[in-house]
Amino acid sequence: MINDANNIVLAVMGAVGNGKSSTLNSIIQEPLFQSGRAVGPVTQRIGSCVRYWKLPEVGRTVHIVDTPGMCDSTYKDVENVHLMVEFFKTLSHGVSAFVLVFNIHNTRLDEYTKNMLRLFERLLGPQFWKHVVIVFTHVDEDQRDYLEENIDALTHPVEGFVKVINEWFHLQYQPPLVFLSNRDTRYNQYARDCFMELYEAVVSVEGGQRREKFTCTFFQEVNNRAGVVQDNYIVQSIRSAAAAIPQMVQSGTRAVANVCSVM
Ligand SMILES: Nc1nc2c(ncn2[C@@H]2O[C@H](COP(=O)(O)OP(=O)(O)OP(=O)(O)O)[C@@H](O)[C@H]2O)c(=O)[nH]1
Ligand SMILES: [Mg+2]
Repeated sequence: MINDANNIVLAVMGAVGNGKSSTLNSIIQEPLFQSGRAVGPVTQRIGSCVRYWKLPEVGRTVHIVDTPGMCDSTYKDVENVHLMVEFFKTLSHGVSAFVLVFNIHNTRLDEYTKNMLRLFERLLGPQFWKHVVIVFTHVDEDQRDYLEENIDALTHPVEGFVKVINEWFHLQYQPPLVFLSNRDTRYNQYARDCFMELYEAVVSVEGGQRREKFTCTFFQEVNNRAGVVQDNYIVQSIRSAAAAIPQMVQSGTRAVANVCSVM
């Protein structure tokens, strides 16, 4: 099923507690992934499954890949490199959309998130940006008016969030933005409408009529390997990608290098 062109492959990424698991649960209308508030991350490992896309009902299956907030601590310890290895293995058959999840109440693009995006760009190539959808959660119906100013600021054509991302990464096009609420998505029409917008955004970044999923040399090389060789290849690739990014050399590559030497 994973290679079925009609199947959507969706990977969520974003900092701890931004609403990644909740967004996926809303899409499939099932509390499959644990979500909640905690001191640390609620999601601890890569979770993936295939379900019907239920909100809205589009008659298509979706392979969803939930992740812990890797960008907060990707480079800190062995566990996180293992997570990245799992993540890339799961995605190596192709991705319809990378959903970057932010909380509307905290939209600072922190250094870890930037580094994660830099790493993705380096590993997957700049084409990966064509499959990015940016989601802001916690835009609940009763907050919408109050949040309108935040939304305007984020979408501002000169200083807005996406404009800033575009400039940082020299993007030629604008990733779609979706503002949504995960509250009461079963009965609340406003929340349900938000998910129609999310689905439309995902369709807009799918590879045209033929819905070809994003792939790249790195993914193909991953698929050409198996077992420990595959794991080592991914770790080495992460390591050299990180080493080629000046900002990461300053902040965390030593940790990655240490991790690589223990694997
Ligand atoms: N009101 C409101 N709460 C939300 C929304 N989205 C997520 N939440 C809440 O925010 C908290 C964190 O959501 P999660 O889905 O667990 O976030 P996560 O990004 O998966 O978190 P980690 O797995 O810890 O990285 C939970 O208590 C959710 O119920 C939303 O749109 N509105
Ligand atoms: Mg989670």
